[in-house]
Amino acid sequence: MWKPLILTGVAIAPLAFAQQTQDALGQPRRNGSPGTFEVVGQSLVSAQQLFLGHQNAVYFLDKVENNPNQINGHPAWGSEWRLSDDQQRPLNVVTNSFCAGGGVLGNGTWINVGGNQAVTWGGNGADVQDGSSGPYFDADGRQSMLDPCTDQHCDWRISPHRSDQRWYPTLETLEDGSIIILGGCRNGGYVNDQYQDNPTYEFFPPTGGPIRSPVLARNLPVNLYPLVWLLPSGKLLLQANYETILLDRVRNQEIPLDNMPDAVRVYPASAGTIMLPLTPDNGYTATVLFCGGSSVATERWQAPDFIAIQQAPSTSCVKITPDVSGSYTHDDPLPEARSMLNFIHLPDGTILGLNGAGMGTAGYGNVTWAQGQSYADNPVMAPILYNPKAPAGQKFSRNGFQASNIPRMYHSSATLLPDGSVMVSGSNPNSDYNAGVKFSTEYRTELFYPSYFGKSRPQPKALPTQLSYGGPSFDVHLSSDDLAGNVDNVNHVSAVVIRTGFSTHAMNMGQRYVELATSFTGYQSNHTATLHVSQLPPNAAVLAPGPALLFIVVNGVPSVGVHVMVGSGQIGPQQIGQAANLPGSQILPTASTNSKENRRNGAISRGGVKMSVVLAALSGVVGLVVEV
Ligand SMILES: *[C@@H]1O[C@H](CO)[C@@H](O)[C@H](O)[C@H]1NC(C)=O
Ligand SMILES: *[C@@H]1O[C@H](CO)[C@@H](O)[C@H](O)[C@H]1NC(C)=O
Ligand SMILES: *[C@@H]1O[C@H](CO)[C@@H](O)[C@H](O)[C@H]1NC(C)=O
Ligand SMILES: [Cu+2]
Repeated sequence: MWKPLILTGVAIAPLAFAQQTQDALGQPRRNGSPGTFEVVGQSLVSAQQLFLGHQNAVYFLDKVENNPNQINGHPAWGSEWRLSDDQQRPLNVVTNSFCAGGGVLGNGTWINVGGNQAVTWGGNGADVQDGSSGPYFDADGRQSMLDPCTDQHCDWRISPHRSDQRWYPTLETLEDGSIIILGGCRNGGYVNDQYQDNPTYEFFPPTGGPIRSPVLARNLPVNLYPLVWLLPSGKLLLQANYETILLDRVRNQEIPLDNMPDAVRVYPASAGTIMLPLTPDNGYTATVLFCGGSSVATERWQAPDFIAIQQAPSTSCVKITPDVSGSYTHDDPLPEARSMLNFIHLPDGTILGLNGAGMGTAGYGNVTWAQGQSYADNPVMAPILYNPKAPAGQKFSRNGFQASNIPRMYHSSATLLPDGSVMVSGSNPNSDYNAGVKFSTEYRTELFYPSYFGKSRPQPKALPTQLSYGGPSFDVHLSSDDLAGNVDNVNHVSAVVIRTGFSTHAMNMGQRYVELATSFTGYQSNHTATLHVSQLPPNAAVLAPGPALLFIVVNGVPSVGVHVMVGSGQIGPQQIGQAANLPGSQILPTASTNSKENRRNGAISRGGVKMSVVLAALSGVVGLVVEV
């Protein structure tokens, strides 16, 4: 047992929550075959939007449409999928969530913002907006909320606040657990126009009226679902059409960065986009990757002879490290051109890319050149894997992955699940529920099993239930089985926090991967180890407060992720502690052997009692750690 003993200085009291622990939850329920898809059920509604709201529940949101599944005497357009037994139930979504955005607040409540006005059949406008008229009894989609649950009693409710009208807004959670809501249009459509543009942003909880954003105003008609990430500097990266800026909310300034090379990445060109893992190695510096999309000139989108389905997507991948440089650099191109590519963080630090099409763009319409109503064709059903650590020229691989046989066109979505599989659902480039066309409304829901399926998962003990910004480190215990019987494997262990985000329109809003700093004490005698794990860096902009998953990854094989609350669990300023210094990593040899090696590692072996002295630079605190 480790007993920290404070010798001098002022002790930083351990935060109360640091004492609650949980153990990783065994092995995945499904024995998925690595590199394959498996259909695991039919969703009750089509997954235009989808998110992991709870360790055991995925939430689906559709647009208001004539789904056969009913609730309260009207078609359902929301549902819950319980992961432990695949039980589903329809939810009574109280707004029209059509092309809405979503995100999770610092206190764990999810909001769904924007979307359409109330409609009747075929997406046509309803007489009233308050949800009192049939056939759908849907209300204007401005804002609804959900507190995810496991008891099957939770449901969507109307928010006490209404945001401005925003169809296709982007949401991003901020350092204080509030959410910024950006952009959108008032009435919908394939692209935006000056008569319905809403080039502003606002906050939830509200802090006053909408604030004008010049970059959004300048980038008609492709400023919908702007691509936005909170950066560790506290500024926001915002990308729309060919422009890129840093939004400094404190000074209300937009700082121009270089133009986007090669292609439009925002909807409806819809590139795959993702912030690469934030790690101790890269100093928690954010790099954002953009792959695919479509090279369309600004004036072409609304031209009478513009035929979306004939737009060949781009293979171009670029990245930018906006807190360091305003310039884009090229990365390896995609193996094949793709629009509506969806990037998903896997716990092993690689990024899965799936869904989308090899021809055309997002969107649908009742036009002669559409396939069914789809503005895209040539579904790309083979996933790709991007490895940020691979050398140039080798970033993308296929790793023997098998392709799905289900096209995932416009209105598809995907999310990482706690067991490390990826849930993929949706595809519905149709104005209403449509069964008899090319690219019909899709309910089949698949899991994709990454390469660590089929391997025994580590089951670490004593994981925290809450993570703070800075503050005392914590210890996680790895058994001999967790280390595959070899203590040297502790050299390849990482602790990873993933926010899976809100998936819609090939983006996962809020998705983020943060690796925690670790060191270890391994025991040669019994091949077990204690992993010393830092809290999050002392900066809430690295990972905003709110729920996330914690994984311990051994040699690329993740534990089943556990739910942790990042920050205080409240919306508001977060307590920022000092970053703890971790003890040096060491593998303690079996007591009777190799005492020289032992001493070099800072451990003194004397008659079976080992002592290691650790100088912890915790604001002048010197700690003596005694192991008996
Ligand atoms: C989170 O905060 C929002 C905004 O204040 C509130 O409406 C919601 O009920 C809160 N959720 C919880 C779980 O306290
Ligand atoms: C598509 O347009 C045609 C001709 O305008 C119309 O007859 C048909 O009902 C429309 N279909 C849908 C699904 O809206
Ligand atoms: C493994 O050995 C270390 C050092 O002797 C000891 O502290 C620890 O409790 C042992 N672990 C197990 C699981 O027996
Ligand atoms: Cu849409």
